[in-house]
Order: sequence, then C-alpha cells, then structure tokens
Amino acid sequence: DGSIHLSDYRAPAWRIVHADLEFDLDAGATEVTAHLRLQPDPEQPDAPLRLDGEDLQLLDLRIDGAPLPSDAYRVDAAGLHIEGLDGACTLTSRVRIRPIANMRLEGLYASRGALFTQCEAEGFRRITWFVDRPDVMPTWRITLRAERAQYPVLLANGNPVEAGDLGDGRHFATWHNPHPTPAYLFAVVAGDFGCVESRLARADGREVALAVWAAHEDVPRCRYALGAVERALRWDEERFGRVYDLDVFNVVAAQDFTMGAMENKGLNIFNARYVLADEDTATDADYMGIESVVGHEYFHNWSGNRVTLRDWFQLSLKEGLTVFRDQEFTSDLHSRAVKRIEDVRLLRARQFAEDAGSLAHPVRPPSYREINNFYTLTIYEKGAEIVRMLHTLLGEARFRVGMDLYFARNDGRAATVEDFLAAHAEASGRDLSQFARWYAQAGTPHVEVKDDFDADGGTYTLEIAQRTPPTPGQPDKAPLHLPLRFALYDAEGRRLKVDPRADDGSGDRIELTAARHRLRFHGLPSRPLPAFNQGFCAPVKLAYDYTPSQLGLLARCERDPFNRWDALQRLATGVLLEHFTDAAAAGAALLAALGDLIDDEGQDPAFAAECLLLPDFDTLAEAVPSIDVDALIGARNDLLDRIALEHVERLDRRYHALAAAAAGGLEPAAMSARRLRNVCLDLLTRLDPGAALAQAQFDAARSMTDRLGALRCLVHHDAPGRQAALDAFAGRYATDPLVTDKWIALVASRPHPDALLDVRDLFATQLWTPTNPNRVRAVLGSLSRMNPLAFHAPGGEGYALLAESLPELDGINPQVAARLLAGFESWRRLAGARRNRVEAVLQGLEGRLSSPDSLEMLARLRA
Ligand code: HT7
Ligand code: ZN
Repeated sequence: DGSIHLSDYRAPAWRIVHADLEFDLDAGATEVTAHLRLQPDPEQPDAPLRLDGEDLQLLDLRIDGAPLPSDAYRVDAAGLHIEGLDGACTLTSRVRIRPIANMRLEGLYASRGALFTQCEAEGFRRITWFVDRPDVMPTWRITLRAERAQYPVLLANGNPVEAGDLGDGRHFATWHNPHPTPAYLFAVVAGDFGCVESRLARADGREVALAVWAAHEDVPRCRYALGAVERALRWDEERFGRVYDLDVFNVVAAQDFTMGAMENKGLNIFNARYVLADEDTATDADYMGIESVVGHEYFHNWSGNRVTLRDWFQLSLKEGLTVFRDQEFTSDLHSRAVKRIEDVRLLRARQFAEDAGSLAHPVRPPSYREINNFYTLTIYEKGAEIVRMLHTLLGEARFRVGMDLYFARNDGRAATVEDFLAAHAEASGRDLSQFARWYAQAGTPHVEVKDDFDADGGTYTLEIAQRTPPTPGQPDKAPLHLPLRFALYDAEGRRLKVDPRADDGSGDRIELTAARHRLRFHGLPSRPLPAFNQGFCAPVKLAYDYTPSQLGLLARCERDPFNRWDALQRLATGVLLEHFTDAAAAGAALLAALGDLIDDEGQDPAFAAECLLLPDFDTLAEAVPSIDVDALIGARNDLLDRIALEHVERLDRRYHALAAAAAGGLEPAAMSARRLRNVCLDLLTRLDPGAALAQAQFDAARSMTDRLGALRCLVHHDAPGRQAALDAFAGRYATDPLVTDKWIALVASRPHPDALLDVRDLFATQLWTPTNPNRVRAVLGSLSRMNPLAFHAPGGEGYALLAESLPELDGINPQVAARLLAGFESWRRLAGARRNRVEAVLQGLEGRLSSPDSLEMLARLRA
C-alpha cells in the first residue's frame, strides 16, 4: 500500500558531500542549477544513482561536465535514475520550476510578491533533483540571482559570502553553509523586506548578527521576536551549553505558511503569527507563543540541525527533545507552574485524544505512507514528556551530562532514538532498555492506585497497577518504566516523612517497571492522604478514589502547585461527570475552593485563572467511555453558571481590584492580572444579559488582550452589542490578516448552532481565502476543534460543512486538508446517531480526495 517501514532502513547508496546551487529567481519561472558532488557507498558498489524530484522540468543533465545522453538516465513520477556511474563524480542538473503555481507551500513558493521555501519533510525534491533524505548531509554554497526592484533582499542558509550587481536591474548574493546539513533544512527567501537587527557576543567570544525580517509595514512589530531570539540564544548557552555556530541568524515572517515555523539552518522561516506583535494587535498569549516558537526553532540548531535524524521515523528525536527544551525555556523565564499546567492541559485534551482515537500511533511509528501526517501531538508533546521523564529519572545534573555526550558524539551525524538513549544510559549508568518502550508503544498508560490502612500496626499500603489500553495494530502492551512521584499528608494537610519499605523505590519518587507494585509505610498514626504524580512527571491517567473533601484539602495543602491545580480539575471532573456519591458535598467543596482562590490576593493571578477554568470538552470526552456531546456541554454550562452565581460578588470585586495591575504593559504581573480578569469577566457575563461590563471593557480596551477578551464575552454570550462590536473590530483591523483571523476564529467558535450559518456566510465573502492556511484554520479549525456545540450539531450539519470543503482544500494544500480531517479522530466513541453521521460523511469523502496525505488519513480513520 505504499507504506515505508522503519525496519527497511538502508544507508544511502550515494551521498552528496557538497551542493553548489544557483538560482535564477522569478515567481513565474525559476531556474535551478545544481552541482552535486556525489560519492558512492563502498558497501553498495553497484547501486544505481536514484535522485528524488517532483514537478521539475528538466533542462540539462551532466556528469563531470559532460552532457548525459538520454538513454543513460530514466525519469519517472518520483525520481531520476542513472545506472553505470563509475564512482565519485559531480552531477550538474538544470531544472525549471513554477513558484507562482505552487499552492501546496512546499518547495519554492510565492507569497505576497516574495519567494519562500519550505522543505521539511520532503519538499526539497520540488526544487531540484536530490537525494532527499535526512541522512544525506552536504555542505552548501547557494547563489541567488534576481531582479533587484522586486527582490532587493536575497537570503539563504549559512553565512553571507558575496553580493553584487549583475547589470540589467539584476543582482546576486552568495551564501555558504559550512555545516553538514540535510536538504530538509535548506532555505531561500527573496523579496522586499525590512528588518530589525542586533548583534550579540556568543559564549565563544565571536559575534552573531541577528535579524528579523518582514514586509516593510510590519517591521515595527518584529522587536519582540528579536528580543526572544536574544533570550533563546543566551538561555541555550547557559542551560545546555549550546553555542550558536554561524555569523548570522535570520528570521523571516511569511503570511502564507503551512505550520508554525521552520528551523532552516541560519534562516528560520516563520508563520507571521509567531513573529509580529505589538500591544494593539497581539494578545499576551500571542507574545508568549512567539517567545516559545522562536525558542523552539532556535533550539533546533543543535537538537535537529547539528545532530539530525537518520530517517523520518526518528522525528520525535528532534521534535520531542526540542519541545522539552522550549518548555524549559519558558519555565525558566516565566512561571514554571503555569507553564506546566498549560502544557498538561494541551496534552490531556489533544494528545490523550489522539492516543485513544483512530489515529493513535507510537512516538516512533513503525511505518507511514505520508510523513507529513506524523507531525502530531504524539510526536511533539508525548515525545517531550518522554524526555521529561528521562530528566526526572536522571536528575538535572546527570541529564545534562547525558545531553552533552549525545551532542558531542552525534555532532554532524544523523542519529536515532537509540543513540539518544545510549548517551543517557552511558552518562548515568542506568539501564534504559525498558524505558525505550515508550517510543514503540502507543496509547496513554492507566495507572490505578488502591490503598489500605491497617490501624493496628499503623501500616499503610499502596497497590499500584499500570496498564496501557489497546490501540490500532497494538492489541497487547507491556509494562512501561516510569517515574512516579508521591507524597503523603495527614488530616491537617501536613506532609508526612515516609520510609517506604517497598519492592523498590525510595523517598518521594518510585520507579514503576512492573504491571503491579506494592508500597508499604509503617508507623503511621492514622490513614494518610496520598498525592501522586507531582508536576505530572509521568504522562499517564492516574486513578485513585478520592473523596471531594480530600481533593478540597489537596487543593489547599499540596506542596506542588501543579497538583493543587490538578486536585481542582479532578474535583470539577467528578462533579461534571457525577462520579461522587455525595454530589452535593462535591459541588460545595468545589465552590468553596474556587471562592477562596478568587479572593486570594497572595496567589499568582494567572494560577488562579487556570484553577477557575474547568476541564474543556476534549478533556472531559477523554474521561468517558462514550461521548455524549449534549450531556458534556450541558454539564459544563450548568457548572459554570453555578460558579458564577455563587461567586458573583467575589468575581466582581476581584475584577475591579485587578484593574490597576492589568493596565500595565508586558511585565508578568500585568499579564497575570489581565488573564484572571478575563476569566472573571467571562463568568460575570454569564449572569448579565446586557453584558455591560464586557461592553465597557471592550470600549475602553487599550490592549488586544483586553479587547479580544471582552469581544469574546460579547460574542460567545450573545450580548446585544455583539454585532456592533464585531463590526467595529473588523473595521479597525480590516487590513491586518492576523487580527482578522482572530475575529473569524471567535465567530466560528461561538457556542451556538448558528455558528454553522456564520461560517457558511464567511465562505461567500472575500475573507475566505482557501490558499492561506491561517485563514483556513481560523474558519474550519476553530469550528471543528473549538466549537463542539456547532461541530457536533445533532443533524450532522457541522460534519458535513467540514467535509464539503475538504476536496477543494486537498487540491490546494494537502497538509492543511489532512490535518482538518484529523478533527474526526474520536468519532468511533461518539454516542447516539452522531457516530453514524460521521461514518456517512467519511464514506462520502471516499473517491473525492486525492493527496496521499488525505488518503492515508481517511484510510486510518475508517480502518
Ligand atoms: N520542523 C518543523 C516542522 C514542519 C513544518 C514547518 C512548516 C511547514 C511544514 C512543515 N513540515 C514540518 C517545525 C518545527 O517543529 O519546529
Ligand atoms: Zn520543531
């Protein structure tokens, strides 16, 4: 079926040791001349040369300067085959490509008069003939020639070497990348850009010139991203000892971009939404997102670029590790507790759903048809959790030694997950062979804890069992090696010092390796209150039968802030799903705890805001065997109403008390205040049909956080001023596509059946630009991922709306279409007629999609 298997890996028969490329750039027709220095693998002496290439018009082909006769090579849909080559040689090819016709945004494409590339994972083959796999790592020299008027800025990987005039209005620039680099990290940008720049001394004493580029009108909004680059560079030196390795580091913002950003060597290309920010157009969350993505791409320079991947099955080796690194960056610079809560929210809502749905796959999948379909939450977020567990198992100091060894040993190489684990095993003396199962086994492990207290002897026993449910293609699972933190508290919430006489483990962390473990604690005066998985050190679903009052106590006394938040999430989940026998006591415990938090001025307001947010729809859907959409949405709404009603005065008081702090700029205290204020406002607006407070905040707003927070309340709570506010907002930002995406996302995520009509109306306006991935996501991503009420409309209208648009989108940008299809991943667990309705919609898509991306997704969804 066209699948590629991890077990079939073979080293490349031919390597490219140096690539010298010349581009005659033009949006309509670009000519690419490639001089590739080729070397055969001595172990595969007679293997033919096979070069990847797609949509290339071949103009000329030579070996060592001599034209190749037409019977000496063969071209098919995927490649160029040359047989009978006699050892090392230089292949020169000339091809023509059409950037303007490239809607897939893979390879070289045009966007708003400029030219950009996107080569990960297999886009370079759309630029020229090449051995397009990550374990082929030439050094590079890149010469760009173009008209100066339209393309005054010519950027490529590496260091600038030379630039000059060519006459006739044309000019050139030559770049050199001395580091062995796979083709997926190749990049070129040409266009009329401005930049903000700075110079920084590297830890090795050399200087690096940093620049962030954007369309001229957007340059003033690049300052924050530039600061984020500076912070990332310093942090990687200090925390990981990683020093930058070129004289320049360029970042360019593109409005048309499939994903978030791309870590091309020395020339990162970003979705404009992760670069451009000022107070008028960006929310606090946008600022945080920019810093985190800038960090992520910068950190790839070592985890991904200097040490790259042997093959695409190892994708999490760079992505999981780099997400872990960017999470630590944010945690070191801002609130560690709030960052962990945000990350675990995402993991539980989206990665756990992926792991439990039709698209579940291991962090290192054994096979794939289209690698683009594996840039998933499992590869990224679960991959990061695995690295985090390693960090927990080894501790910061030994983890750092392991990382240093990994980087030193694999620098300039294409590595595997085994190389990563071997470095950590060697540096720490630990056996990580069982731990490696995390990469091979899909599904979220369930850890169930039962306890017993023998009052006579004062002996407390914990029975801990782990089990991983079946996933597609993996019916049986073996036990995993995982760290589990725990603590015991007495009835007053005081931490008990424990001395576990267990099979293994000690102190407040044990390591699970078997399906069952027993821990015994002696000499306890009374039954303790246990707490587990502090900091969410293992990415598992942990079940322990807490009473509401125990959770209320934990929410106050747990030392670990993550677990204080988690106790409230558990309490809220239990109330919503009616898990507690004494429902009234549970509701009262939750309301009391939330009331204390609203009043608690000693607490970080951002943390309080996180505690006031109930588990979202996706997280709740993950906690039940069968998804009753109406029941989940109804229960959530009822509980939110109850919280608002119970605490209206407190919420109002706190909302106003935070006003002064919220009026500040980007300092953490002001951001935190705005966050809690917007949560208070949302609850208060539930009770106020006139939405006076939200209207007042909207009218007086001086920051996008305040303006959008208020607009969201007006729109999502159907306030009378909703349409006027939307129109005012749309008018104010009509020329700004990123802010326009924000209001479109609000409209498409309005929890009202009419959101489907609004989306249909949008399709009929000029705002619907199916070639722009951000806009497609704002409309259809928001509907399918952020609006369960409308998406799961009982008659199936939401499913039909998404499905209707997919064939057209698939013909434009298959990656975007395939990702939208993943919105159906949990369909098999839908209760009632909804499951049948999705099934019919998926069946209706049969024969209407054409890309390998969407065909693979559809097949996996329906398998
Ligand atoms: N490594 C990159 C992932 C990526 C990508 C980015 C943009 C367009 C298409 C893409 N395919 C894969 C981004 C990252 O994870 O850092
Ligand atoms: Zn990445």
